[in-house]
Amino acid sequence: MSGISFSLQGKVALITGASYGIGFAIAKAMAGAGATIVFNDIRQELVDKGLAAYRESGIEAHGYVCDVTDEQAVNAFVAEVEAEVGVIDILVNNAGIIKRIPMLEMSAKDFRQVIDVDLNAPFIVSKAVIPGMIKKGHGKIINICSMMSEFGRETVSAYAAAKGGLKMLTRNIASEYGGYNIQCNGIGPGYIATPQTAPLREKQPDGSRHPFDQFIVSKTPAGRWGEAEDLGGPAVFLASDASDFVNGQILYVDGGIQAYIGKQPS
Ligand code: NAP
Ligand code: GCO
Repeated sequence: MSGISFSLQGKVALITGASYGIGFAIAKAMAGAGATIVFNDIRQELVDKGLAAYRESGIEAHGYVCDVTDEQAVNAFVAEVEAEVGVIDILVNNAGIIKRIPMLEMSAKDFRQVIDVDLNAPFIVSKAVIPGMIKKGHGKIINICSMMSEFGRETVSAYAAAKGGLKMLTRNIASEYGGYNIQCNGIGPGYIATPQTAPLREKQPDGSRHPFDQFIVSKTPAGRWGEAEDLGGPAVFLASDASDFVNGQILYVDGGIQAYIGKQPS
């Protein structure tokens, strides 16, 4: 291919909350494209588990303990990474939580906690990383959005509000810092088989599939749940020079969910 580069050689990539799940798979794909991997998690034991998992995949990742909702801790963490590993070229705001509670039963405290991790934290981490990107003359920010950046459903009011907000934060970072050669895009995964969605896939006591599991498979033209690895290629593309004129977009990686009106009743 003439002149098109998907290589991340020489780039430092920070993926938040990436000791397992989607973050881990994205980090692995980026390492495969040549990037140096930095990740964080809230607890040391998870960082240690993550480091071992990366090592097992032949990747010498740099792991740190940091709660992405704590602005002071994030600023100290980013300064430490810049001193120990290098200035960050690629940021993936991946750390996230969900609380599935009907809105009328949800406390304001729980609602705020979801907004704090899924929306305020990407603001805090991006704010800490952008000055280094401006100095370097380039940067890539990838925000992990969701089907819930577009859709609602029962029990996920806080998560949908946060992920909808994250879509708009993405567009705003692109608007505000595009002139500094910083591209900020989102990836909107469909339904991906990770610990976060495990309760939706649990087998019923009689051994049959969870009704939500069947529902998602029927809503997905691909006819299956996504695997975390399905997000690797799109993440490498959005982190590489190949996407230098792509800014403020959300790339939905959903097996076709958003294109599909749904199965006709039999
Ligand atoms: P996951 O398996 O639950 O992993 C989330 C990671 O984020 C965990 O390592 C978690 O650490 C970490 N984390 C949570 N709060 C944190 C904090 N305050 N500071 C630092 N790290 C924190 O989730 P996943 O399914 O891989 O999802 C990753 C991202 O993709 C999330 O933003 C999620 O909303 C989004 N997403 C997931 C799906 C899906 O179907 N799975 C679809 C669309 C979007 P702990 O283990 O310590 O909590
Ligand atoms: C839910 C799910 C979703 C997914 C994902 C979809 O309860 O509906 O957990 O929100 O995790 O974000 O893209």
